[in-house]
Amino acid sequence: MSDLFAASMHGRRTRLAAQACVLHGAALPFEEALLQGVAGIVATAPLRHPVTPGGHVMQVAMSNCGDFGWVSDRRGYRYARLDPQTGQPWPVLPPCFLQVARDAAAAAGFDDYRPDACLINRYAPGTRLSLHQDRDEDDRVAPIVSVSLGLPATFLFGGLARGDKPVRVPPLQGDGVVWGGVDRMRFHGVLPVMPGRHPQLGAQRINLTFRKVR
Ligand code: MD6
Ligand code: FE
Repeated sequence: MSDLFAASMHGRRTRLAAQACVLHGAALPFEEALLQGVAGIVATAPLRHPVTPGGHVMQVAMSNCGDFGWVSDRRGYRYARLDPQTGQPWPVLPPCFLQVARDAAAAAGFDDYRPDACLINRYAPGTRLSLHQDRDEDDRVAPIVSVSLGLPATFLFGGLARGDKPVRVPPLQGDGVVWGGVDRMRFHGVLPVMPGRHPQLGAQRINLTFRKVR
């Protein structure tokens, strides 16, 4: 674990389930490095609003880095090695991204995490993400590590069935959420992002979601 992150790990931790927790403020020491990483990635693989299989344009703007990128179009949701927009491989995971993801996973009890995909989501105020399970990955045990920067939003953490009432995780700003193992397939979502201005990001929420696909 890096010293800087180890220090930040003395911050508050909230358990959501047996193998799921919130790491409050975990990303704050890395905010600048992470945002520089995002800027580099979206210069190569621009943020775009994918179309859902049902034909709706997604409110969230997305890009990816790592070996695989999550993509959506009329044919469905899947992971792709190449960015369909550029035909090029996705940008590599910046070292600081990997460090934050590995340290967060370790702090939540998942040693030696090796994510091979990072989805970058950009939300404008009012944008939400409805409850869903992440089920496009081959690996359904390795944790998902979600890091939120910029404007706050309430994270919804549900059960293994769609009908299970989700708990509301208070506004995330620089927080990490990790869920894996027996809790890997829990439903989750994001309530509409609150209006406001963040000093570095302005009126945006940026979420980095790390996963192990293969
Ligand atoms: C978030 N995103 O943006 C969480 N999952 O806070 C997701 O859970 C997510 O944006 C699957 C596919 C796209 C996503
Ligand atoms: Fe998800």
